[in-house]
Amino acid sequence: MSSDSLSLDQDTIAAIATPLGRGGVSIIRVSGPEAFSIATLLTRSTVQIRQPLLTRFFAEDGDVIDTGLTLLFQRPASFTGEDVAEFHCHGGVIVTNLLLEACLSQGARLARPGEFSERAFLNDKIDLTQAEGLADLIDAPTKQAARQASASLQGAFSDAVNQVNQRIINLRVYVEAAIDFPEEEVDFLSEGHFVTSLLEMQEALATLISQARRGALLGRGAQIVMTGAPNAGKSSLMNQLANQAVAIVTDIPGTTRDVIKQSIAIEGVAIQLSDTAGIRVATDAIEQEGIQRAQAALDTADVIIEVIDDREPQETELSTGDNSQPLVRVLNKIDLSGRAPGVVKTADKKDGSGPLTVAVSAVTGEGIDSLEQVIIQCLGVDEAAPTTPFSARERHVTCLKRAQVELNAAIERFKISQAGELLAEDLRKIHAELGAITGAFGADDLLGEIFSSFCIGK
Ligand SMILES: Nc1nc2c(ncn2[C@@H]2O[C@H](COP(=O)(O)OP(=O)(O)OP(=O)(O)O)[C@@H](O)[C@H]2O)c(=O)[nH]1
Ligand SMILES: [Mg+2]
Repeated sequence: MSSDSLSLDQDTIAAIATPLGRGGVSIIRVSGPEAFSIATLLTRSTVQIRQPLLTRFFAEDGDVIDTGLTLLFQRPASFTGEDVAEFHCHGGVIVTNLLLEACLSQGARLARPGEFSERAFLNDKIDLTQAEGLADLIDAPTKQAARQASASLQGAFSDAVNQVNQRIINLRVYVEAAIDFPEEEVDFLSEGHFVTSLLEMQEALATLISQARRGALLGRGAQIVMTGAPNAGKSSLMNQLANQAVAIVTDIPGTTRDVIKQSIAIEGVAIQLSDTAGIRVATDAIEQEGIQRAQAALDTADVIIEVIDDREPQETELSTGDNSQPLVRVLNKIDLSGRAPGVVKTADKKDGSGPLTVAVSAVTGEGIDSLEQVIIQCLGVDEAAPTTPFSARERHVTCLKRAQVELNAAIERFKISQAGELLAEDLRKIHAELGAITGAFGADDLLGEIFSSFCIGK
């Protein structure tokens, strides 16, 4: 998006703010300098600020479109920070569109997706994480995700970022002062307070990253991919976890070819489960393609489940190759092998830190409860894990990680050089990375990308 589309133009924008369909009420929202005059033309009445008034709505040609409520918010005390008019009409598709057309013919233009939120951001009503929290609240797949998005909308994430930011500002002030008063810099550097402050900041940043990562995971839903040898029971396990016959199950090895996806929820966490082709050396071109797709799915997984037939427990070499994600090993078909269901104690590495292993039967459902617990544990979203009080996005995690890399390098450099000037520059960079999260240092194209993913009318 070009920068001029983000500048505060004087257009008045209009959009239907409610889902279009049959319903009790629809709301048209108008924002900008013409909002009140459009309200006067549409209602032919004088509406007081923040006092809903029941009026008729007139089309440009004088026809009455509907009767309903008109509500005005005067800038800056509105969602966008501009004059805003809301028209609440009856919830029919035609009547709502007629009313929107009337607003457009009286001088408003149709809003772009996310343009109301964009204006709220540009007018300092909300910062970027709040705007993203708003979009995430509307799209939240689970109650937990909605709760966290709501917290972000209210500023919980911005507050956490700003707390770390404040530490940086304090340090920057300190360093700049030390550079200006070189005699004191010697004392100040030798005291080691400075390194301590940097290390504290490192810790605060690490906590924030793990919270943001979990917040992002809950918002977008976790990707779990199943892999294993042909016939191990991957598709059967998929059907058992999804509680329905999503994937075809047969006793012919090589049944599944495409990656089959299904959304499920475990303890309120949204999960996208992918069943894949069994990994083996295949001669059939379709199966080879299926195996390639299975490998590609593994690369994007948050957790990998490796399904093993408990009667012939050999590992599939390809599946456990280079993937660094948490791996859960499932010993399946215990109804045939006779093993007890649940978490299996293993010590396949010398330190006993092998992947978590769970014994189940995908046919009888034994052990599935334990598997679900283990999955939640691997995602780091179980109740024992520190809670994440806000929603976040991958974008935030990326910015935080960049800041972390800068900070780690800065600490190392400072330990060696003890040079205030270098540190001042490093801190400035870290400050800018964190600023990109809340939008204090946002590039226009970044803003365009964020707001264009919103729906129209928001
Ligand atoms: N008794 C028993 N049979 C099972 C179990 N899980 C799977 N099976 C059977 O094993 C066979 C293979 O199951 P699938 O779920 O198709 O195996 P898959 O891993 O998806 O196989 P591919 O798609 O070919 O890679 C079927 O006949 C299933 O009924 C189980 O827990 N117990
Ligand atoms: Mg299968």
